Amino acid sequence: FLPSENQLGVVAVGFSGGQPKPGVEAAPLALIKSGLLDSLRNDLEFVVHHDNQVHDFTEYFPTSDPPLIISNARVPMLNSLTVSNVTCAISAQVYEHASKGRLVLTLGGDHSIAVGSIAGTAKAIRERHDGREIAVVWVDAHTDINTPETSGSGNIHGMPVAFISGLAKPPRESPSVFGWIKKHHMINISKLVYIGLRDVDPGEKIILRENGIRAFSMHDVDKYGIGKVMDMALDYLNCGPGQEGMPIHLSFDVDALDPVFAPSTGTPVRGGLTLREGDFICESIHETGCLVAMDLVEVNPLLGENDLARKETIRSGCSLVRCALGESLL
Ligand code: HAR
Ligand code: MN
Ligand code: MN
Ligand code: MN
Repeated sequence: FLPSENQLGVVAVGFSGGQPKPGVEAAPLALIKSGLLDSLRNDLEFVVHHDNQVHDFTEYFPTSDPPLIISNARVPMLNSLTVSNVTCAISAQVYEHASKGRLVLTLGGDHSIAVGSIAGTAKAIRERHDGREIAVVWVDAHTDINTPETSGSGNIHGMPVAFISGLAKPPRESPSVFGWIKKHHMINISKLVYIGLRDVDPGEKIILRENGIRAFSMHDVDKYGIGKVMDMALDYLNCGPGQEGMPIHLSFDVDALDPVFAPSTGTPVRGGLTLREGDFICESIHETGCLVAMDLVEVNPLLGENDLARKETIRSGCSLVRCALGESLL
């Protein structure tokens, strides 16, 4: 299932509709302008397949997308048809790269886009490798596993894990919302690992508990150290030394990092990973040789105190991607 040597597909998604703060749609261009893809080409020797476009997918926007009222939900679901249509288009682009055996890098955008990137990866790997499932490593301050019923915000960037795992179904009130997600797009919740958690809603904690989901919070990072946490996480996914391995999709929300290292993001939470710990997570996954896809999301170049804050956040994002793609290998 390993991607072909050094062939990288890039999907740049300038989309912010999974949450209310403008600016996150500007991240792909900011990351690319700061030299991310050049360094992947020149220093890491990737052949980069990119259409040189940042997709905002406006062609898929419905003409009107009113808040969707769902029975038993606390608040309406926001931009539901838009996010559904956009993520469907993302899944097709990611699938296109992955089905050719390329490693796929998706640059967001808010974290709702991971519904599309993971769906595309899961489908391509199943097709190429005889029904094989993927593992997901979700690095985030948040679990993003609210269902439309448990969400207190209605923002879909807090729900992608619920939809891509099938824990949340297309709502009865509007079945076309995520109606495009089929079995072959979905992940097995037992193949998911969280790292970096520190802001999890009460309803999400119940979902974690009821489903026995493997999660490493910041408490675990402090208690065991990031080295041991990665040993445990990769062992759980059968990707440790001497184990058979399975294809890994890494979904990295920059807010997993402490706001000192990534201040320019929509929902910063103090007490996060150091940049070095974030880089170590990415390096450890690179080392397994099992990485098939990565998302980098929630960089918001319009937020942060000043220009230095924004530059630091973009630098951190670039560092995470380069570490996942092998820059630290000697
Ligand atoms: N749990 C909250 C919600 O559902 C906040 C989610 C914040 N999300 C992100 N993604 N930044 O990780 O709205
Ligand atoms: Mn593209
Ligand atoms: Mn997230
Ligand atoms: Mn987050």
